[in-house]
Amino acid sequence: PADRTVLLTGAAGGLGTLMRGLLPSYGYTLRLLDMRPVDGEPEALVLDLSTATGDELRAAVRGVDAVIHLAGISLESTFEKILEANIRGTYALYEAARAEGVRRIVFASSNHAVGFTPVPGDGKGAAGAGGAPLIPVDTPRRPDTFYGLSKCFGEDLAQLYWDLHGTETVSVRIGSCFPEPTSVRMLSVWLSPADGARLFHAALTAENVGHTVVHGSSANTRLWWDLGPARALGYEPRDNSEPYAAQLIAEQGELDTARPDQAHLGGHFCTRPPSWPH
Ligand code: NAI
Ligand code: 15L
Repeated sequence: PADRTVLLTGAAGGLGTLMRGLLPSYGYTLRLLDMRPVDGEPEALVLDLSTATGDELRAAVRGVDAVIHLAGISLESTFEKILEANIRGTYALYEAARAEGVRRIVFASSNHAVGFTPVPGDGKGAAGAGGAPLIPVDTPRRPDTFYGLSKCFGEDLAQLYWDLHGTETVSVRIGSCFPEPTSVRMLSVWLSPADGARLFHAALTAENVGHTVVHGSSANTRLWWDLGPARALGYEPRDNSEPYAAQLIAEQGELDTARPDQAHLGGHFCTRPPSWPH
């Protein structure tokens, strides 16, 4: 058992709620933080990372062994809102962690940091024609949104804090972590909640990570990206989206890389639906 105290930011959100349920079984004691109250958790810290004082944030991280940083806007928004929540908020958290000597942060980065990377081959992985190389973790940054750009910032901030201050980070470029895959794209990028907890546990316990960037998904048959760097941390995925494939394909059709909203890793984030800001 891990026997460590971990601050979980964004604890009221979808992923935070899933991880609140799963991580305690690995032995972690969680301290919860969100700008909204966390259901059923009256002791959770209710703080906005972008407006809290330095003293408030230092108190929030004081004494923890690590932070899992999920708090932020999780979809596209206006540049100003992304700037406050994701850029200023992530900076403020890192600065508090540095000041309090917190050794490690696991940063929830996103596939949207590299969302304009073309889907490999026909997008069907081992269920299709095969042969196309998987997307490597050092693929050039190609953010698909201001949201994705803020994740690039977070990864670079993590590198700076490692090089300058020795604060360790594992940046996990999460695919889609939801209870079940709900689109044909998610057959490729799905991270089951149980595999998400396995990956966060590996990211918290691997040694000498410096700043390491990994892809975060289950061992999906239709995988688009290389899970080698995550496996090198000790992550052993046990789930695969393939049992969901027949029904999703019957409902939505096969993935079609000629469609602009299915041609890239970031899916419809690359085609800016008209309902989005700007
Ligand atoms: P979510 O939107 O459900 O939860 C985010 C939480 O952060 C919310 O509870 C919100 O109140 C909180 N928050 C926002 N701004 C804050 C601030 N300034 N201070 C304190 N709390 C703040 O998002 P979800 O799906 O739970 O994602 C969690 C993290 O993982 C996000 O950073 C997201 O970008 C990242 N991610 C999630 C993926 C997924 O599949 N769920 C995929 C890739 C990345
Ligand atoms: C993300 O980064 C989002 O936070 C999440 O809500 C999903 O949209 C996910 O990516 C995805 O690409 O499916």
